[in-house]
Amino acid sequence: AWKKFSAKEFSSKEDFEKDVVRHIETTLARSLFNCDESAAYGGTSLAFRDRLVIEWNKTQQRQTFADPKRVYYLSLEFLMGRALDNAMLNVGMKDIARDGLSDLGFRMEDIIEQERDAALGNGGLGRLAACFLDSLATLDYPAWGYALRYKYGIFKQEIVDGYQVEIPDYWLDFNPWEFPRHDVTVDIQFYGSVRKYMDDSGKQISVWENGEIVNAVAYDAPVPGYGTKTTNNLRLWSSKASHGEFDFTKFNSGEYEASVADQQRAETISAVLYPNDSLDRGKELRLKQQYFWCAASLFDIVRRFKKSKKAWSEFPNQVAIQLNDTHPTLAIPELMRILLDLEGLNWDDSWAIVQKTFGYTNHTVLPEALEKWSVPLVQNLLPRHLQIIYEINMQFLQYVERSFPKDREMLGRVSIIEESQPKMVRMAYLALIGSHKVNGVAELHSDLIKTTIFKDFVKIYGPDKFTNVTNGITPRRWLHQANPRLSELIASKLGSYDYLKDLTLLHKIENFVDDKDFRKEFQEIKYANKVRLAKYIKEAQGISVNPSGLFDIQVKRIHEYKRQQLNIFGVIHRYLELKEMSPEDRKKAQPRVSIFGGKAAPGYWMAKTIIHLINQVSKVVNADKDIGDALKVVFLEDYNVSKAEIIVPASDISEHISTAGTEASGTSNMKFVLNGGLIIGTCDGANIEITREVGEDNIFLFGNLAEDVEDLRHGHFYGGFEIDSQLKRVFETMRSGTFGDAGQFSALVNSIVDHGDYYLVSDDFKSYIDTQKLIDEAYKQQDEWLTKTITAVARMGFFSSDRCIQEYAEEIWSIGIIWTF
Ligand code: DL6
Repeated sequence: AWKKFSAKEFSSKEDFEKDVVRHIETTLARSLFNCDESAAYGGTSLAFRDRLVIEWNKTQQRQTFADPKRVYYLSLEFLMGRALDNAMLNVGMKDIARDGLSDLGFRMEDIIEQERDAALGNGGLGRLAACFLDSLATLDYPAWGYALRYKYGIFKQEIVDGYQVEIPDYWLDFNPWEFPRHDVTVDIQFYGSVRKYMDDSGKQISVWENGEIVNAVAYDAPVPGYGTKTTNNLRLWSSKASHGEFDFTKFNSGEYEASVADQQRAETISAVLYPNDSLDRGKELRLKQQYFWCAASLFDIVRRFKKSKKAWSEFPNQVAIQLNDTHPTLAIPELMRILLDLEGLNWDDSWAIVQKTFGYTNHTVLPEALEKWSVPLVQNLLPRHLQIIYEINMQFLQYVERSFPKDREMLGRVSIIEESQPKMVRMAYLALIGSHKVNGVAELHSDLIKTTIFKDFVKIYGPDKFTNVTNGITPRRWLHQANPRLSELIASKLGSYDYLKDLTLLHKIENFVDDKDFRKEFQEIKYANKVRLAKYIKEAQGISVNPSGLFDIQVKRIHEYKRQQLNIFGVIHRYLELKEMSPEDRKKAQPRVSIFGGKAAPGYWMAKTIIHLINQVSKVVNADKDIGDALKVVFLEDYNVSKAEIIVPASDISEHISTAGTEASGTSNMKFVLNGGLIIGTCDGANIEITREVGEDNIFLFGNLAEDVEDLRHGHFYGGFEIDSQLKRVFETMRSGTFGDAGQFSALVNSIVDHGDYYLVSDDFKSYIDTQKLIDEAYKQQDEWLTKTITAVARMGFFSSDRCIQEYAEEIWSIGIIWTF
């Protein structure tokens, strides 16, 4: 019904074609005689963009008029992927576009392929932020995303001789989805000093002065909701030298390079996305990015609030700010600075406003991933903020001292300032203390943060400050867009596409689990998706895989805790077993295609070694004539969102096999099951809730539990530690040089054999390969397998990001929706 009201639509195929041609000829100044796919992409995008823009403007007008409480989602990463396909879906005119493009001589799939991914994120955290924007708009919430407009997104990965090579991702050549707002700029200060004085009334005033100024320029991107007119805004900040000047004196004396140096230095701030690397640690530029983005966003938020001329005490009733991890934590001292130094409020009132405004989402319990900044670095770059942080800390510690007078050591444990050499600012503690709610992203994770990293804070604040919001995914992109045939089949059975707005309706397809036609079609769709992936693998990697084999997929960032090494050791084990079989037995074995994909942080040597091992194993196994189709191993280069849209619908099994207690949630686990694939996984992150929803019979769990991990690790050092015998055999094969020079993998093997096996690869190996055997057997029973997959899809309603956003809106933000009509 929403379509009746939408101004987004084209009235006809011809209407669409006319717009495309007009844009190609005028906006892009291209002759129709040399109109290639890239020009057709440009014309199509601009035609759809026009439609979005009208609704976008109206949404902003509606929100300005209603002046409701808004939510601001501060995330240093938004992994949006491609925009055109999503815009076509949300405008609701994909079929018209397909027909129109065909009239113009193009295939829509080829045109969609022209777009570069907006890859402004590293992985799960950034993709979650993108799903949240989709849900916020779809549910008509007044919301803004704020991030940086990186010139270079996450690097492109090439595999050269089996090794990862990083290539810069300059994605902005032609980006029709962004609008520069040269009128929306903010001056951001760094360095300088703080002058304090008493004003006439005896009040102490702090002035941050003599710093260096960099200009933040806003770039906006429309975020259309599905089945609604609401189109929200994602605002990205780009850095520019203040006033765009360069040094004319130097220019006039011929020192051209020096004359533009300042400009270049300023532009560096928003130049690159940091690739989640241990090498990011302590980098001044990273801290600059964080402050630049927080300060520009807060200026914008405060400017909007001030237009309403409400009292400052109303600020938390108008503004909710969600901190996506600790990266935006500087927004807390920055809002304090604005209230104290610029608006003249007193400390207590300012602090009350701040605490009511912010919410903080934690995405990891891994100690090495918790952000800290050295005090001298913060002192130099942000002298006023450091003073404020110290004051927050002092008041907080005084409170703790009063509340726990007998536990003197608690003060050191919970202090925002770590008394190390140099001293460090613990960003997670600052985020927690400055927020009214802290949430984890899956039940186990939310429990773990309360018993590990934030244990003392639960005593201090009580358990109510902590909550759980289990992650979710948008079914628009991760079902309808990625798997249109399955989406259509489901809609045909449910009578409409309403389930894309209320995913719990999916449960009704369980009624069709015995319906012959439905089953047949469901199975055919899976096969067709596997054929599509097989074709892509052939084109991209030159490897032929048989779509009838069991497709076993692990795609995610490469990290020891995610344990791609466990998977590849399991593949080697399978290879050895196949080699030992007679040709007859080998023919009877369940054929498998083991598919990997993911990027390693450039400075993460062990992760790069894992990629290298996978590629070496792939080379040997795929060339082994004895093995044939019984086993194929593929490493897919440059995994990203648009590739995920091809990969996810094609899985039979996907692997989510992190050491229990280490993966906060995972979200690809949800995507795979929603697309009719089963999971092999540990009792970790959202796997646990997926099990609860889909039923234990429809998931393959293995391995040790989180509660046993500490004891096992301890045992590795202090008890006798025997490597699993089958894993030993895998290591022996590697040492024998089967996969090339063994020395290349020694660090990986030694981390298990000699250095305590921190990630419990050996402890879980037997359970892992036994479970893989069960999967082989279960897959042979195709009928039962199909029942499992259909049942699992039907029970995935809980994992929509719409449900998450409702929970955030009600429990953390207290915001309401803005009706579109
Ligand atoms: O919450 C989104 C996503 C989770 O699904 C993953 O389990 C988790 O690893 C990821 N966390 C991060 C945090 N990294 N740091 N810092 O990316 O968040």
